[in-house]
Amino acid sequence: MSKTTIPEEEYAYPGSTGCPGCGANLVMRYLLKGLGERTVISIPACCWAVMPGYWPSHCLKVPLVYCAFEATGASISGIRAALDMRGERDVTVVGFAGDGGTVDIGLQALSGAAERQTDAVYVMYDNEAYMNTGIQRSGATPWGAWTTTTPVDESRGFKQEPKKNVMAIMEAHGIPYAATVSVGHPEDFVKKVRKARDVRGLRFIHALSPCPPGWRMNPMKTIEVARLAVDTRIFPLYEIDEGVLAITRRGKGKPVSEYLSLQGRFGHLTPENTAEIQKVIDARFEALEARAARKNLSPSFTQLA
Ligand SMILES: Cc1ncc(C[n+]2csc(CCOP(=O)(O)OP(=O)(O)O)c2C)c(N)n1
Ligand code: SF4
Ligand SMILES: [Mg+2]
Repeated sequence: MSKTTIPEEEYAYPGSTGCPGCGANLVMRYLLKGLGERTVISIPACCWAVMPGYWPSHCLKVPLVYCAFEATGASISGIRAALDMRGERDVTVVGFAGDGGTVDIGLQALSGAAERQTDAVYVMYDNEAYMNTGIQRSGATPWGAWTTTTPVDESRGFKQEPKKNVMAIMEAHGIPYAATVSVGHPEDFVKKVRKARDVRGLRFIHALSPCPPGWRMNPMKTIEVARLAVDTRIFPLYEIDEGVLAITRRGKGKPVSEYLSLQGRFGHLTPENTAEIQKVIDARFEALEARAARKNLSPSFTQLA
């Protein structure tokens, strides 16, 4: 029997107030397993601002600093500066925000932190909408999805715009490390977090987080859906390490219909819509593979220039 490389220590205890089957719960759990106890986390408004529980107790073994919705990038920069003044260089500073708090309202603060190369790990847990306030569409909601602000009716239809490519946005800042992770592949997840922990500068982790109420799915299927996201290549697992891209799991290349059909938010899609999505996935994965095969440096990776 092969031995797991995932540490046994727990830093996220039972007792979070997340929904049954919440993918974001597992994102926090695996993140902290990778980082260990010498960690400080800043969390803006999002589900995870509520999930730790009620003050003065919370379910995490590490200190939390809550910040305003748009301010995570600025918050982690301040925490880092304060820890540096105290000589606490061994503490990992983490920004832990949702997709809305990252690709929409928090983007300028994150961009500033990346440009300054703030020494911190920024994690975007991506449940693909503003879930905490009632499933409103975000810039990370995929094309075709139902949300409460993209209802499926004759006047407006489902979401008509593609998902923002946050990895490309972060790569364009020339940061030293960026990776996608999945709660369906914990070993890959923890390995990347460990790598990110040991790099200096701003590191970015993009974690897909299935959300049963928001995705209109069975809470028992969280891991199955997370794995299907990788196997259908709608969410490929890769890293960009010092400007060089590597795919860490190719996935099985299953039809995307297997992923979509488990989620009510896509229940209205026609076979033509699904074929359109498949076409985009195939083209994107081909481009990713071509880039990985070239092993060349990202044009935006600039250590000194
Ligand atoms: C400036 C500001 N605008 C709006 C809100 C209300 N608000 C709180 S959480 C949230 C949704 C956050 O979405 P996301 O970042 O995707 O995290 P999730 O809730 O999905 O975990 C919103 C709109 C707020 N707290 N502050
Ligand atoms: S709404 Fe979604 S992300 Fe928020 S706690 Fe529930 S399952 Fe988790
Ligand atoms: Mg969200």
